[in-house]
Amino acid sequence: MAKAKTNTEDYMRMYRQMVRIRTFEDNANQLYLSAKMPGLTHMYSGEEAVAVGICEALTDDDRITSTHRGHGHCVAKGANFKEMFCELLGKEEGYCRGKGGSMHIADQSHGNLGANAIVGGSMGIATGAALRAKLQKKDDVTVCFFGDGATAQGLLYEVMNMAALWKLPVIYACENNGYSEYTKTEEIAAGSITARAEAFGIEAHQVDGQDVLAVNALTQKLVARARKGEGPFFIELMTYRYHGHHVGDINREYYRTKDEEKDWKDNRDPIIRFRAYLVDQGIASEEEIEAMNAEIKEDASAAVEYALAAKYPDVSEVDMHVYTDIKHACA
Ligand SMILES: Cc1ncc(C[n+]2csc(CCOP(=O)(O)OP(=O)(O)O)c2C)c(N)n1
Ligand SMILES: [Mg+2]
Repeated sequence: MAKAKTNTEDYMRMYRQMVRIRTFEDNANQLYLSAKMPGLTHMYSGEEAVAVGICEALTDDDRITSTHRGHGHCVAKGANFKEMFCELLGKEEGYCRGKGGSMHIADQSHGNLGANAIVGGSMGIATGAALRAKLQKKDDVTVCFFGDGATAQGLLYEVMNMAALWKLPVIYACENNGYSEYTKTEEIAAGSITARAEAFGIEAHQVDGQDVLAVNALTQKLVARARKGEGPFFIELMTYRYHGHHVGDINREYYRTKDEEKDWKDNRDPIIRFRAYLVDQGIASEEEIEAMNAEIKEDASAAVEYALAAKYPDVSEVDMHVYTDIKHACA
């Protein structure tokens, strides 16, 4: 695995965050399958090293924008289980008072500007946040997460053009999980994805998205340079989603093989790989890791129980927080 400039504590936090995401998703999947969760959701399992490697290189002042497959981004950027599960279940203590659900979680206190169910929808928001930082002479950086399928959206080329011309502190993070819904990336994306960013003069990198240290090392370097005005940057992260496109996608054997899934899970799983590295390097013992895993499982179960018992927002609130007071928003 690639080495990042971090210490033992940072390594353990990265491991913990990856397990927190996997555990969150296992619980969310169960909630959906047992018909306790309204709406639809898209699992992030398998892609944990991307969100964690990137978000661990950011501070709370740095911003992210997220996608329909966004639970991992939220957790990696500091969200807590209770408010996340409450949001998924439509409860009033959720991050968006239960009105956003799985695909619209925002957590401003940690710089998460929000997920977006519109593919590519957060690209303009991220670039706008970076423009704000530049105009206000702040040194925060914005990371825009999006999928390989979203590279088909024209908006990406409009914002990359502007970001490159104005040298904005934004990092475009393309999570290439090999599929856009039920279609393989190579069937819809001509040429190389990084070359598209390079066409705008943007420095672009491809990295193993299953190697949290490689992702983190690269992001640390790019964030530091973006703070100094050397942005924008583009990263293509090679990764894989373990579940179907969404939780109701039961036909994934029609577009990918069981052998392919098994290969990614057995040989490239980001958590198994990092766990082996931690033990091998003497950073943690198997017992310490098992204890951490068990503690996270308990936290998640307690948060699920809490959310199941929590209140729904009152019907009288149906319009509240849906429209904004424009004067307030611009203050
Ligand atoms: C503008 C728009 N077009 C189509 C859709 C339907 N849709 C939802 S997710 C998705 C595929 C996205 O693929 P990708 O960007 O690779 O993200 P992934 O699901 O693989 O994480 C599509 C086409 C949508 N939500 N928004
Ligand atoms: Mg994809």
